[in-house]
Amino acid sequence: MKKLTLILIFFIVHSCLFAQSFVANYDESKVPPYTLPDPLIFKDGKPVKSKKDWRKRRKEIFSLFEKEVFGYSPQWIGSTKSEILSRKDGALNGIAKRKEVRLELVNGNKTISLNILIYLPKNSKDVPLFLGCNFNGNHAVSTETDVLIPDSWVGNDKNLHITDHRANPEGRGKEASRWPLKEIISRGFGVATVYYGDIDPDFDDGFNNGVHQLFDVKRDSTSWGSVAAWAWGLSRVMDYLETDREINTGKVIVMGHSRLGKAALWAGAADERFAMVVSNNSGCGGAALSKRIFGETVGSINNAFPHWYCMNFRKYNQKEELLPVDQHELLSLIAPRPVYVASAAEDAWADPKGEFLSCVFASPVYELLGEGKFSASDMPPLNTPVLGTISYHVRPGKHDVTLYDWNCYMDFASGYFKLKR
Ligand code: GTR
Repeated sequence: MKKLTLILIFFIVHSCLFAQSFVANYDESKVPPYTLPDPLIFKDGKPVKSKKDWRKRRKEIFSLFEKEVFGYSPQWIGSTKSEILSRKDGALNGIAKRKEVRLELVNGNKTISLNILIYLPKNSKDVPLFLGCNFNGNHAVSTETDVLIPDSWVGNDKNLHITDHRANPEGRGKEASRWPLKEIISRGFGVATVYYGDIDPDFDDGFNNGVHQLFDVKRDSTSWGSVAAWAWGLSRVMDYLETDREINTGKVIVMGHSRLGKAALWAGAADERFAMVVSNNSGCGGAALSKRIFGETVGSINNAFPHWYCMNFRKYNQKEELLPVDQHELLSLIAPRPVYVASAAEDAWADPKGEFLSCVFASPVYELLGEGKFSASDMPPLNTPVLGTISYHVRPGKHDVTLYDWNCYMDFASGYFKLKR
């Protein structure tokens, strides 16, 4: 009996300590001293001096992110088929062309399909296009009542143990405020979006569904997680866009919010076909520095979402100081292409300052590549974007994507792609 009580006490104390350890720090004065890895120093200690050196150093950094953070994504050796499901010429009250495309990814006897929803301005060609995953289905992005609800989703809802009501047609337009389609189209941009659950359902399922199950790879501590899968899915959409004559694939901006911002950053790092990357409130494991241990930490993200990153990432739970990379280096992998990082002032969980500092510490790589210096060293005031090849803003308010955020992305991209404002 005594023994049992002791065991019980041990477990209670242990679980209290464990829960305690994931309590978030929001106090700047408690940020520990930390040293960031220098993206411009090779593993062997030699400095990176030229653009040619950078291509080699980039490989070192990229491999570390694959091995220790996101996991290795497989090469796509299967075949991709596409089918136009619908076309509408006068969409969004006549200003847009809309189409829905089903992508079928086939590997041996395994198949998965994704639906892509595309809006383009009706009367212009070769426009820059924002590509991103959405959280609630393509029909949730638009208020147009004839946008398809993916069948994969309705049919599988129960089997997949997804407990919310996303498959429900009532979700139509639910995410529309995050995708201001009319404004985007009116400013001369296109939009392509895909439901992230079509690529990989977002729960810890042992990787038996989504794009993971297309491959017979024996999983280990470096195997890809869901964030890498969403990023990989965005590259498969890019494969399709390359076959679509209406799209200029030299101007595709990969963007995402929150966990999908993490995916957009990794997609932009892994696939240099993306011309620009937008990270909206991507936070921990996205744009925010891990070693600051502010808001969400490596331990808390791996604990809450064990399926997002590779298992190796867990080695750094509460041991961020041992991480051989930090997230400024993820931004540096995008160089010399533009990256726009945005924070929300009330989104302390995503560590706005940590997101800003990533921009600061990625800057030397952009400078080496001739892209000019990120021009701020202190956090800018609210609603005061710092624009350049690395851009950053923090707006008032909560974790979300707002019209203000979109206007900033479009202001920067208009100049970059030489559009009229
Ligand atoms: C939170 C998670 C964040 C962020 C967010 C989201 O629960 O802790 O890392 O990704 O979800 O995606 O909305």
